[in-house]
Amino acid sequence: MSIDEFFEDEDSVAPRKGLTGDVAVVGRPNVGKSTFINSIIGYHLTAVSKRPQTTRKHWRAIFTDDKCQVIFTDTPGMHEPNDKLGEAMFSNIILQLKTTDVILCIADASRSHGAEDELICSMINQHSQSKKVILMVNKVDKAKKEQIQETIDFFEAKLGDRIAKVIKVSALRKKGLDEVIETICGFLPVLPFSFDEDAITDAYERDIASELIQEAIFEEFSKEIPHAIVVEIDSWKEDDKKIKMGVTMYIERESNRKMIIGRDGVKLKTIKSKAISKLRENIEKRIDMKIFVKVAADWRNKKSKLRDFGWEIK
Ligand SMILES: Nc1nc2c(ncn2[C@@H]2O[C@H](COP(=O)(O)OP(=O)(O)OP(=O)(O)O)[C@@H](O)[C@H]2O)c(=O)[nH]1
Ligand SMILES: [Mg+2]
Repeated sequence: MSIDEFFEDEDSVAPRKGLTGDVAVVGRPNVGKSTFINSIIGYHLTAVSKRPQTTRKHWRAIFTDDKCQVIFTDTPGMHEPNDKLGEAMFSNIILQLKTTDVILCIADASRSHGAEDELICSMINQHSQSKKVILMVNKVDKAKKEQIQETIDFFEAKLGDRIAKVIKVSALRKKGLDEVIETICGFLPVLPFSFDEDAITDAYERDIASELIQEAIFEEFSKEIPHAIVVEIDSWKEDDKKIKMGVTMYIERESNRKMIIGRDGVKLKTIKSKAISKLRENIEKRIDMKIFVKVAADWRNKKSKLRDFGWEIK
């Protein structure tokens, strides 16, 4: 029986059926997981930066075409946790590995491999024995042939026949993405779709806004500073023409306030204008943004604060 025979009529009221399931996108920090997610749905959903550990929450992105609906979860880069936030992210990646249908393990072919790649392989082996693993060798646009082969050899040595397929990709240049979708679909069952066909995420607009403001913060500050800031959208008023939002940037220490605001508020102004232009990629309305800076002392190590900021903590 061909796959096409499973699909229902277009005017049927029930959700369309097709190949569908969950894909956990995992890998060490900075391999291009979020770039891949954004490329696949053609929407700036999750923050991308040159710096490792940019993604801190789990973003679901939905890809639908005439045959399939794939629900991708972008995960934070896998690394040994060194605070409560790291622990929350770590246990959530494990949960994704346990509950997903397919694992898309992303590797960066342009860099050598080490402890963090080993960690992700051992977590895959430990927590998701029965799942298909696709190895996506990313950044092939800037890797030499030998580096690509070294990457494949490294992961094959750690994951062995857990790897169902190896695909060479440039998430940045959108090369190889069709093959990724086709391969994933080959491993999914035919079921009713869970989301509308035009849905691209289950995230709220204000959550995407806070993610893109966070991306602007990553661009504006170097080293550890962006990791110590968390963005909350406190208010959101919308009419036909404009969105008015109140934003708070929580910092860990009062002593950082001056540097974060900048002389005459110049840093905050830059973050605001960068964030607004990122938001305008997705939103046509005028955006009126007010940013406040508050201290949430040592928030990365406080369970109650992490819960307030939307992390799931046991
Ligand atoms: N040349 C090249 N660069 C890429 C590619 N994919 C991603 N990048 C770059 O790699 C850097 C990291 O990308 P991200 O998508 O933020 O990586 P990530 O795996 O989500 O990182 P974390 O969220 O920190 O775990 C960014 O500077 C991207 O532009 C690619 O295919 N080719
Ligand atoms: Mg990311």
